[in-house]
Amino acid sequence: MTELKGALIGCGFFAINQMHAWRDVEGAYIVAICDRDPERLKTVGDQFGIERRYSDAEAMFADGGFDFVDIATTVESHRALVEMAARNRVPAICQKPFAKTLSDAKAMVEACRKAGVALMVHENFRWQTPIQAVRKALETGAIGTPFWGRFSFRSGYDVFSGQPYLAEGERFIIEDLGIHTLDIARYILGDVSALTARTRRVNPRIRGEDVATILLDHENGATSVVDVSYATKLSKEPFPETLMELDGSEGTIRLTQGYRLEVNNAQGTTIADVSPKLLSWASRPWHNIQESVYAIQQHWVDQLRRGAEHSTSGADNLKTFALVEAAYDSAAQGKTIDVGAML
Ligand code: NAD
Ligand code: 89V
Repeated sequence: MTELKGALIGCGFFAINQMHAWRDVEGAYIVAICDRDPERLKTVGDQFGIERRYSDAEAMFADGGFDFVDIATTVESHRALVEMAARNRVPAICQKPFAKTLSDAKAMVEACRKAGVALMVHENFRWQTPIQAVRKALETGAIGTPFWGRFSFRSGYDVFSGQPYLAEGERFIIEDLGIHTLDIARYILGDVSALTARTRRVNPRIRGEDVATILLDHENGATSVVDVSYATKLSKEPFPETLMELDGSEGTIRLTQGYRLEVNNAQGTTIADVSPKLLSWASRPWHNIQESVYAIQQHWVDQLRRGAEHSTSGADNLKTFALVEAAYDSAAQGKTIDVGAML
């Protein structure tokens, strides 16, 4: 079968992972790259041996010769680039956060739907090996019907050195990291009908909130808490692990630090090591995220070939993105937000 050709826009901090993963993915490879920063374009082009290099995305689309585009820029350019892909009838992957606002995100989904092209948000956290292991345990009925959950990411890791823009935005942890945790909560316990949130900023050197506690009412009646913090100094730094607690009618699941999965039910307790693989190009502690980048990009290719919907399609991601907006609204107004009414 002929391999799909891809083009990548945005050769920054995280795109290096995406470029490595494209080398490993079966059925696709990158033929062109674009960045308005000439130094970054040269670094990535030289490192990955890509000859076709552009400083302007319009020029790259005009030359064509690729089957999909992977948009790895920061959020400000996502809407313009996704709409450019739609105009050129090119299927697109867009990094998270999908957009600046839910109305932009809805317009991007609509543009791709009208153009008849696939759109997937690079929401990779649900593809992490430990998260997949929890989902599998639930699907086998190991704890019966889950009625309560906690999805927790608490860290003191310095994310600002790699991603300085994270210190500058009015919004920080919910938009950047909580978005993943909220997506995991949806993936594990289903869609959300209402949300209540509280936020605060502990680190005085950043602009946005670095702590958030969010209560979710799931449509199936389950209740969960999503708690995220970059102001939590622990003796053993857990970055970038998402920890999980699930209580069900027949048992419990605990995903604890060090990728330890404990399932407890009437048959007893099983403990498994659900550590991610350390891919050849990966490095600790990022290997968990890096493996999920490979997994989501392989999923993109497999589903594109089948003509099937992606797990984190643009339409699916509207439901995660709505939770981000609802969390900021709830924290600002001190009110519970009806999420269904936003979609
Ligand atoms: P970055 O600032 O390091 O890189 C972005 C690059 O895009 C820059 O080189 C910039 O010059 C280029 N760019 C921006 N707009 C452009 C345009 N219109 N045309 C051409 N080039 C353009 O940012 P980053 O840290 O790599 O983050 C990129 C995205 O990835 C963000 O949305 C971030 O939230 C996301 N991210 C995701 C994960 C994850 O696990 N999914 C992890 C880290 C970052
Ligand atoms: O996934 C992300 O978007 C990253 C990080 C894990 C560092 O928060 O910004």
